[in-house]
Amino acid sequence: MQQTSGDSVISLDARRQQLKQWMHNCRAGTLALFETVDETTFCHQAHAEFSPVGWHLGHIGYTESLWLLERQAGIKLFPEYRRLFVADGLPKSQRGNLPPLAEIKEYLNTIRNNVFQRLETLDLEQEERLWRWLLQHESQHSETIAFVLQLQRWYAQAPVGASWQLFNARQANFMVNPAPTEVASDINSDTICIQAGESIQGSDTIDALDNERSQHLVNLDTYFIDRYPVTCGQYRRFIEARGYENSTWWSQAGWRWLQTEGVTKPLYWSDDTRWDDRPVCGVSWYEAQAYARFVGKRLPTEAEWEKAACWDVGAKCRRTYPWGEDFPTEKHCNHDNAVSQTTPVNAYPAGQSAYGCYDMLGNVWEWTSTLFDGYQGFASYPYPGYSQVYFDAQHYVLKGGSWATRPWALRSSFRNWYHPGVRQILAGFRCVTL
Ligand code: AVJ
Ligand code: FE
Repeated sequence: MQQTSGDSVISLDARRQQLKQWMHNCRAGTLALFETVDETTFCHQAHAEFSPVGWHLGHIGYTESLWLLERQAGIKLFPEYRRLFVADGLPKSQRGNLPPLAEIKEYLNTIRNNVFQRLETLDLEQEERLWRWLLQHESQHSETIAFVLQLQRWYAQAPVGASWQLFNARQANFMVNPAPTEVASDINSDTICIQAGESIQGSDTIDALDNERSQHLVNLDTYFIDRYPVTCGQYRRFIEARGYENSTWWSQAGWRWLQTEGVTKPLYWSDDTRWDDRPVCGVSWYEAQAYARFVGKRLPTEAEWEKAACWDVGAKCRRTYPWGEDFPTEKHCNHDNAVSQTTPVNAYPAGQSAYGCYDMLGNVWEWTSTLFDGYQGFASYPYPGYSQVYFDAQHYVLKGGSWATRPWALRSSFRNWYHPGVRQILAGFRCVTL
């Protein structure tokens, strides 16, 4: 199957330097998130599903030392931190008893110095996949830190009934955008026909995680997918039509979930109509599915989503990103905390896919109807707990990344997964016509 990444053509030494630069940039972005975090916020568990942000920071360091120092070179630094920061150690509710931020930063620095020292002399050919995995591991925890901080500030400071986006905009020290610049009048009804035929799913490049492999052919029937993610303006009609009070639109499991949670609108919802062209954000899989039914549509399968995102039907080849092979920048999509909130769904024409879909990467994650599972020939890496233990028919695949996704975890083949009832993540969705 064809290679879609040019990585292998650059020299080993250039790859060493690039890796170092990436790890440095990734860490700078992670630490930037903590600039205004006080010790209380650092240790606080905002929600039962998620650990305190300070724990994520320590876990980033611990994981780096485990895989790049201990496993590869027998270097065991700070063994006393293992119990606290190992992934399968303490339950999430007991991860709040943390050393202060300054101490954890020191911990991370010491590990990083040792790691970079190794990088100068090691056989990179041998370890490259592992190092790139580590970069993506930090990227993912960095995103979790970003949305947990938003969530926590919202819970802690928002006046009752306040608008999420206005609050969020203030946090980000961002002007509320009063009027969208170019509102496409067809945002609400624009669908794209994806003709029946073969396409390529997954990835075998060095960055590909275990769950993205192996790259394989898929053959889909013709379908019609939304050009844009579902917007707040569209979703409002579901709320106003009392969609949350009408079991017609909900699956049995979804309706049960709704009764338990008492939810009446998306988590990150604003009544301010100036946000109507932003994608809906903070919905569970159940809400996404109910909305799709309400408008006579359905959620895309992962394969449908991926074909619309990265298949170039003219050239009969797969792209790494919707726009091609260029590493993501601010002009392609809303990611990497550059804006720290959602943007209008038509704001990034340079990021369109070959089929003309917008916002396939960045802005909000998109729920699919696909249960998370391994592709044929799946081989777990670097440990079964990374992906394989979640092949339990309890998690749905999300695609595309959000405004907080770091560029190293952003690509069309990337697979995220969560329980269908989770809505604290930065997730929306788009629909496929029935
Ligand atoms: C893929 C984002 C669901 O954060 O639980 C981090 C990624 N796995 N450390 C998570 C992950 C191990 C994972 N998600
Ligand atoms: Fe982890």
